[in-house]
Amino acid sequence: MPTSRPSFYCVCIILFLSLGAAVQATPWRLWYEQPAVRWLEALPVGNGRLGAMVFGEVTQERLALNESTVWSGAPSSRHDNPTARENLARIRQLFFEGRYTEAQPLCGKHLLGRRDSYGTHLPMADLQLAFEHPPGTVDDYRRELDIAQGVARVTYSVGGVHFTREVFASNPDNVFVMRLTCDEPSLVSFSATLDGGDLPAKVRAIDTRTLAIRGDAREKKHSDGDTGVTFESWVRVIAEEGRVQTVADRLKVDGANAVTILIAAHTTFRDHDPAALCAAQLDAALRKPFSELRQRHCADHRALFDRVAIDLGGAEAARHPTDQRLAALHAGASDPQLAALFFQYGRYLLIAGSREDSPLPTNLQGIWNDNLACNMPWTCDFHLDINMEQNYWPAEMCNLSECHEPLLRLVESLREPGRRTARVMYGAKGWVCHVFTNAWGYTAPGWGLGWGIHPTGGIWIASDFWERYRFTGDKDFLAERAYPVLREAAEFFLEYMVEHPKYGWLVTGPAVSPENAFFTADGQRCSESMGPTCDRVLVYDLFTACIEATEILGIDGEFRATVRAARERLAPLQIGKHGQLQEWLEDFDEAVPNHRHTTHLIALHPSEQITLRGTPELARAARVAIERRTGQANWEDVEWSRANLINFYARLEEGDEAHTHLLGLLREDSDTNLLTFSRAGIAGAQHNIFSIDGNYAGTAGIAEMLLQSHSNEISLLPALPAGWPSGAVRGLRARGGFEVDIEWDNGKLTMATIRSLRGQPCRIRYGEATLNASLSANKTLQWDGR
Ligand code: FUC
Repeated sequence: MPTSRPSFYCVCIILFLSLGAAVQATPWRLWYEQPAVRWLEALPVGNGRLGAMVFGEVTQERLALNESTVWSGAPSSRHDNPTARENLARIRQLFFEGRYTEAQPLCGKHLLGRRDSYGTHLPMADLQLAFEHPPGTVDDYRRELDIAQGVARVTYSVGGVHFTREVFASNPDNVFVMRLTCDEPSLVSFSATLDGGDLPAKVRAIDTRTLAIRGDAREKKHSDGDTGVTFESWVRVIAEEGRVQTVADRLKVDGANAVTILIAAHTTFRDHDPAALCAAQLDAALRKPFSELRQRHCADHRALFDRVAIDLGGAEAARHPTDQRLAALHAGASDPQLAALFFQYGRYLLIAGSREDSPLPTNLQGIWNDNLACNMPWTCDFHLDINMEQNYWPAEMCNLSECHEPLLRLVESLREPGRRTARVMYGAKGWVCHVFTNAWGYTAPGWGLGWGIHPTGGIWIASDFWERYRFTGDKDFLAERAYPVLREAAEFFLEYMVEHPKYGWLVTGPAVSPENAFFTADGQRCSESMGPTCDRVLVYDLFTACIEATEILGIDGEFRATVRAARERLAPLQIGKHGQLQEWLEDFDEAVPNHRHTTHLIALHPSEQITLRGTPELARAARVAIERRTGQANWEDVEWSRANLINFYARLEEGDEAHTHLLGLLREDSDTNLLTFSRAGIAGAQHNIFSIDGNYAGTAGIAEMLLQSHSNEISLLPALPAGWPSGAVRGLRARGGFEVDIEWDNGKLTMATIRSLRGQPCRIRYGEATLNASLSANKTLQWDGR
């Protein structure tokens, strides 16, 4: 088309220039000069339910498609151990008498749960596109994820012809959208296939432009091989010019100017009809032009993403590909912008993985799935002994409160099965949940000693209700949703706990301090005991939340008095013979001194029972406990244990230490797509296994370094490292209902702006300086820390 060339090129130059300007303007991109080969190099998109990894090969695009309800397994009433109740008192007595080796096998017999058809989240299907390009060499390759827009993009040229792919997962339109364009007419040609991987699946053509896959989420590792959802994914092609046809189980597009591909996916979870939903959502999306779908998606994404801005300096580093920056960091380069990118990426992953309308919250791999975690002994589920909690640490403080919603709904759904477990296994009122749960309401203990009997997993995750109230100050939420869940959990612990005959303290147990073991004074190795420290911390926080909630709401005075009296009888936090915070009620030595789990330290973070100024001796003991672990040559450095350290040191107000561990998380536990992993060789992993908790908890850790809001104070720059001398953050949230902007220069606060959302009084701290302020709702205060 020679006549249209000049104007065509003009448009290209203008587009190129404006794209260039946009690249300069936004540092929020992960980008690469080569396609992804491995899963952990591909780039994630998601809408809170649909997730995909985009690989970006030139001749062969692979979209690894996921849907958050693709779960094997089934609900069951056989998980609870029916002999628990009649044996509980006898087993407790043996522990009280110090007869650990006699008590432990009885725990194994009577107090473990039964797996039945537990299940796991599974990967759904791959969409493969095989392109037919014109002859010529490939140049100008670029693959990127624009986390501010929520769009993955691949651009390259073949023989001088430019090709562009864009992929996003739209929450408002509930579909994946892929757009394929080219700067010359009639050159978009490809064939598309769908593949269910390990799962039994069948592909069929729905019509001349729609391909569908139907499969079953069945596997035998974590379930019986016969239970799980059925899924459907439909792929529809809309071509501009050219020819589209389905040939057997393949879609073929020849000679189009541009193509939009819409992908829907659903499952039978909660009795939905996946085929009907796919058909309806594709029809609805089809009525909107691509530009409208894209505009709706970006507006929806930005409404959340843009609430927080961050600048840690070093913006020019964003000109380099992300994998090269990571390699440079490894070699010792300083790149504060990479930390800022990791922070915003964590927020991106929460928006992409967990939305108000998500049917399930993020699991161990968010909503993405590499088929590895689900083939581990762990399963790809909702682990409640650290992983799931970490996933949601950034939700409130990083101004994404709505993204918290699917987690809160999951916890609400545990009340009913958790009541049965409480009654059947412990003869107690209320609800309980242990070390993990799944899509089917599992609340019994796990099926192994050493990790399974963790009766405070449920209240650890339920503490998010209290956190949400503390950040938002929403009393309706407190009255209608948070308090009922917390009260009923407290009812369980009031009945379940028992008085320790030697000390008179109320203790939980038998229970583990996840997933460590100890040696008793006479050399017995055991993992279960009465009253491990982590349980005490979690029950104390639960009781405190109930006491404060009843005061705020002016209700349940009698219950408050009961809970308060019980809280008085909990064991104190104790300092052991090494000067360490004790992990168990007795001062046992750890059987695994390099263990990754340090659950007693939740007293320091996320809880605030240990603080630098409030309990200085305990803060020192917490530090000793941390250093005794990390001081071991073979300390178990996995993504979440490393992310814990950022948060612990932030609470200890040691910015440089927190920063060292953030660098450790990036260098040792993150791949080139900046997703974190559990390292090969630890916790039974043969490969590096993607686990998203490190992303989320690392993000929360960066926020904790810049702003804290426990102990009734808003603390500005409490753990600013020397590596971030100048910078700014805008839009972080603080407990009490505040939004905070902070600017600093030369390592010193220059200005903070505090907006009150609810009109609560507050004390603001910068170093040793404090300011008491009383701000009415929507009023702003500025302070330079002097
Ligand atoms: C717990 C941890 C492991 C891993 C797994 C998913 O078992 O101890 O490190 O994170 O959960």
